[in-house]
Amino acid sequence: LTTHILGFPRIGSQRELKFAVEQFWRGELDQAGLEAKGRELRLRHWQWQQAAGLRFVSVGDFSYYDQMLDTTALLGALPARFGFDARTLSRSQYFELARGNAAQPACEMTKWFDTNYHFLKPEFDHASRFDGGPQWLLDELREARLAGFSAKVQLCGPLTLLKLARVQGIAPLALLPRLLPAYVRLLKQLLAEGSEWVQLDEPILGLDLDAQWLAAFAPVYRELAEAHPRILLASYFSGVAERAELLKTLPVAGLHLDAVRAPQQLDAFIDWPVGKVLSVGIVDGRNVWKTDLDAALDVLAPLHARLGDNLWLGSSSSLLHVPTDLDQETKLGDEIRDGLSFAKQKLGELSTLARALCLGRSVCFQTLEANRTALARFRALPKRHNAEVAARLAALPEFERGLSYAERALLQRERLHLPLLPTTTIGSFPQTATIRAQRAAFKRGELSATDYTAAMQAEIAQAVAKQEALGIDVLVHGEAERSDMVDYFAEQLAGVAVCQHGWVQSYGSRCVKPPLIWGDVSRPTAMTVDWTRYAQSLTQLPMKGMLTGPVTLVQWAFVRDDKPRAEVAYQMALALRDEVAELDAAGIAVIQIDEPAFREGLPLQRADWPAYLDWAVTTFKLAAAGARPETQIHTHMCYSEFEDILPAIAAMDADVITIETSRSAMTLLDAFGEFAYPNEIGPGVYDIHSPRVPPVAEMTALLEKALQVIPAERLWVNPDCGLKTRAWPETEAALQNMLAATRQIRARLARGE
Ligand code: THG
Ligand code: ZN
Repeated sequence: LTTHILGFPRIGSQRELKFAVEQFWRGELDQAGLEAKGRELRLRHWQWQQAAGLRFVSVGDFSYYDQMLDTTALLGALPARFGFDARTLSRSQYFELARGNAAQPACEMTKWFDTNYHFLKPEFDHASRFDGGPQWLLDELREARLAGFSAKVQLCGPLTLLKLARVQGIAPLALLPRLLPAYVRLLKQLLAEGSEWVQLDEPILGLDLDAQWLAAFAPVYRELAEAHPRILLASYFSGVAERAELLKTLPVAGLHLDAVRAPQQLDAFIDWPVGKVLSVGIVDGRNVWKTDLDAALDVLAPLHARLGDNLWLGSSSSLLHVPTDLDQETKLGDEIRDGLSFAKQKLGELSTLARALCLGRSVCFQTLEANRTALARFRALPKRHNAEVAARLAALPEFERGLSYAERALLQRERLHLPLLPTTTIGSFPQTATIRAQRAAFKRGELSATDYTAAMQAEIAQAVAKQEALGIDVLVHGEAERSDMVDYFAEQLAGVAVCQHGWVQSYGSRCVKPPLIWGDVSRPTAMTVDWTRYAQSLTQLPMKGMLTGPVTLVQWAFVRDDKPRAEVAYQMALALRDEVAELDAAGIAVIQIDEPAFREGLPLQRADWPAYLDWAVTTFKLAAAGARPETQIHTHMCYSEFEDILPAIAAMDADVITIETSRSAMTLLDAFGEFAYPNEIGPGVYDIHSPRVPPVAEMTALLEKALQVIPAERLWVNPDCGLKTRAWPETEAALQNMLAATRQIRARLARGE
């Protein structure tokens, strides 16, 4: 029985690739050194796949930055604005495409479906040509073949590539006559080089697609199937049952289904043509929990009886989205490890499933028994179930704030005495090398808790002094004590664990370490109150309490799969509500509950939006309603594209929302204006993602534009996101200009012009 995965994480269990790439950028590692590290990682990961007994190793999942950029390069369709020749593209040029250079901004980065991975958007236009590019993929295939591995090559399919690209001046599908020959050429080369199978990823199959896009599949795949006889068309992240009839008649040799996200879709494929491969993604590529092997075998057995060797077993999606190796997590308690499986461990699960199906469960009795007992222990963990949390969920407290926004605004105005167009920042200030070093020393036990607290308090005092000197109206403490806005809370909440090495690539060399929500969530003690109270004690101005919201804490974690996500978010909301109430009681007059992941949590299919938006909005309100009406609740969201969910954002009923708008030149603001967003709003007036210091005039222009759609009484002035990735000099310079711009507009308004 054939077993395979849809891709393996490339970053390395010790983040070796991250460090090598960053060394290359700093000029501390040459190209040969970088490529040697890449080779070493590929070989290691292929060896793991072979040792686990997989039928194929995965080729084409490696990338030095992003595999979509690699695919675009491979086809020869780089953005013309860089002026690079794809066929002679150097590694440095490749990184310039990813990160920008002096003359050109980087390719646009967007979230890969509903994951926390960001890919680089291909840029096509009427003049795009697909004449071929570097030989990287063929080199990697040769490398795998030479090392003796059977290889399945994976590649983004042409329709998903076009659908996700930014295409200007031509209808995307009109590019097919040029794009297809490039794929045909590539598939023939891969066949000649010994790729037994080619996996073409078409995850857009799980989106709402209009007829035109759906109709493109049959002709496209008819043509590609002629170039390579063994194409596995891969869907993932959602079900494709609605498209079953189309998929059964496509001339491809195999189809992959995500049986973790959409197990019920298997019914629609029960009459899958026996001569073709059906790959069932049964091991979760998006989550870290151990596969329940008995349950998986029950699902697979009838399919195996019908399809025999044409049933393949796979990961549901690429394993890119989970950490590499559980064996490194020596500090996680055994009771939690019982429930876990990272990428390397998932390879073994696939193997066991295949053996049990082919040879009978008795052959792998011991492995199955071990899986059974570990999962039984994990599921029965007393700490996984908290009766107090269950009781609170059963009798949810009020989630309306008592008074309407208009009534609250009056009380808040009396309490806060803010000027017109109040100024603030999103929350974090630069995470300097000193701060990072101190945290590292503290974690290693080389800095005492007292000394660490004193050091962080000094950072906070410095941030407060700088803000007062700048003349900002609502201050923040700067979050020196937080490594990451999710990690910080995860470390303090019960029912949530954090890994030592559980890194997952977020974009390029950047990684995140998603916490594990394995039990009922509760808040043993206050999480932010001491730091915030300290910061407030340093100033007469209002100090914002800073929290990460329930949706984001859930979205950026690995969430237990025995309870609905909504229920976990409700638990999170109740814990945050207590924190809000305690900050309020401590005299904190402004509390911000960030929800940067609110938009990305939106389900892939529109039909599922209302249910998500209902719990997303309600959990936010549940947390916010821990504050009295005279306490001002802020929220912050990144990554725009809010146009179609504005009613839900308004329903959250935050007193103030700050949003990322500066890159889209405030077009988003037009949408907020048109919708007549009812509460206060702070459209970011400058882009913090670049070290560039925006001139005053640029910000006054943006503010004037904002004033056309938002009345001055409800307009705030702020940067468009947190400042933790910036350095102090540019931060102070930019904020100085922001304050100058604000003073100019205030003066104009005072003159009544
Ligand atoms: N936290 C979490 N998820 C996120 C973000 C976040 N997802 C979306 C967005 N922000 C992704 N952006 C980043 C930006 C910077 C880093 C990671 C994701 C980053 N990571 C460090 C690195 O790779 O060196 C490691 C972080 C650490 O030391 O804790 O800089 O903000 N959860
Ligand atoms: Zn942001």
